[in-house]
Amino acid sequence: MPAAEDHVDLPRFIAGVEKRNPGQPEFVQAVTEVAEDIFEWIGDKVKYHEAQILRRIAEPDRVISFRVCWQDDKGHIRVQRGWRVQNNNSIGPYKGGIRFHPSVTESVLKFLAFEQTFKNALTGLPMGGGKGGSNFNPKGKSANEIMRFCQSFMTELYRHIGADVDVPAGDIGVGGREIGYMFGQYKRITNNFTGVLTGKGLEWGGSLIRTEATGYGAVYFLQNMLKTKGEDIAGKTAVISGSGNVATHAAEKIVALGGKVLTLSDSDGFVHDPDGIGQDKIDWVKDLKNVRRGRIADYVKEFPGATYHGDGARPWGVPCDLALPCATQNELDGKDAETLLANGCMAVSEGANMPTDLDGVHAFKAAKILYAPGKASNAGGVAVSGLEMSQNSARMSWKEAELQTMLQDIMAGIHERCLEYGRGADGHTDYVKGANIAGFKKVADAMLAYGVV
Ligand code: NDP
Ligand code: 2IT
Repeated sequence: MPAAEDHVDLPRFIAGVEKRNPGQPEFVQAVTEVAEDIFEWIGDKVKYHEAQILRRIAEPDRVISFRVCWQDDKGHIRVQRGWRVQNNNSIGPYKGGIRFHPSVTESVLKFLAFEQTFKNALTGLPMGGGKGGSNFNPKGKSANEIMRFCQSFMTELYRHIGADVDVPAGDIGVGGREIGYMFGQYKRITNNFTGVLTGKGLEWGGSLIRTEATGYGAVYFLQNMLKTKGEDIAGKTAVISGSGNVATHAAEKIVALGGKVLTLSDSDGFVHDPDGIGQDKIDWVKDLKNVRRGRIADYVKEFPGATYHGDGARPWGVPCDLALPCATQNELDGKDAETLLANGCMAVSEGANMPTDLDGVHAFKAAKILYAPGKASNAGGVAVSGLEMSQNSARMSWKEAELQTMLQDIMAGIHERCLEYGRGADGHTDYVKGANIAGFKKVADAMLAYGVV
């Protein structure tokens, strides 16, 4: 075995990650956040650093990149780039969403696939980590253009995925409609009706509550955290960013549990509704986003009691008890974190992946508030995806009540694992540390069993 001196220190490890991944800041950021906790924990655990486990998890099994050509409604040929990052399949088939957004790069997908590896391990289900997507911008595209793009994307992707190989799902810009077009094309090419994608429609192999699961799960996780302080959601105010799948369902669950939602946003700005964004208003936003495909700015025309803040403004300056970033990565920086803390925010549950930058993470950790990283709190979506895979394999479907209970149990289980590895001597739980270590340990132990592969 190698000598102990091969176990580099944290700064040298990060420097190596930076050197090997030039121009990939999101990936370096995600690895740094995990490495900060793992290095401390494995300090006295020779087997993990001798086997270079973190170094290996931080090197994707493979990154597949491909050209996606499609024809727009005017007959013009358009060329996009597509990727699938298969990060790690030590505990199950690669699993993770597909993102269509102009900001998608290899760095973004590598960070997401890396995070997904830990998140999926935390669920307790047998799923490895992967992520895919394209720099395709779905905004303003017709349904036919979306279909042609999805078909072209799948025409390359199909050869890399499979029900026991790699099972993609939705993410930003990819919902039920896009999954339908991609599943249809997969089935057409392969003649196989298998659970190769999750987030499918209920008529063709989808699972109940998959649509709601990420947002609901983030609120269940929040509930679990608040319970450790003898608190609950009823009567509390919540600031939420985003207005897509995760944000609207997080809002719905906050409202159902007696909380008051003050904000929603999109990439252009946010709306602040001091009267609260209740279920009827959430339904209106869902229709705006999923059917009319409009912008959150339209909200104030329908509900004049609210104000709109444009120019890409973010909602973190609105005083609140609870914050749920549910839009995208790095949407909450160190300054935003300080503002939330100064305004008395007591808990943050991330619905998005890595929405808080490293300064923000450090600020929340130092303030010792209840702070859940996305890999723990937004795992409800992929967990129900895992349940969709089980139902597909067994060729059956479970009832809604059963699935609701399973989702709640899984979120409670993730919370327990965070406590186990994140609770300090002073009784405070560092959920980032807990999630990182618990996720790492499961994958690492599987990797040790396989030897050097
Ligand atoms: P949607 O496409 O349904 O919604 C995305 C929302 O975020 C929209 O309101 C969008 O606004 C906003 N947004 C996207 N990009 C940016 C940006 N660069 N700056 C500001 N706002 C932005 O996606 P989801 O709700 O599914 O995903 C939201 C987050 O949750 C992502 O981080 C995703 O990875 C994560 N997540 C999703 C899961 C799922 O099951 N869907 C599971 C776990 C995590 P606009 O319309 O202007 O683009
Ligand atoms: O980030 C995520 O966990 C997702 N986009 C969901 C992945 C999935 O496979 O359901």
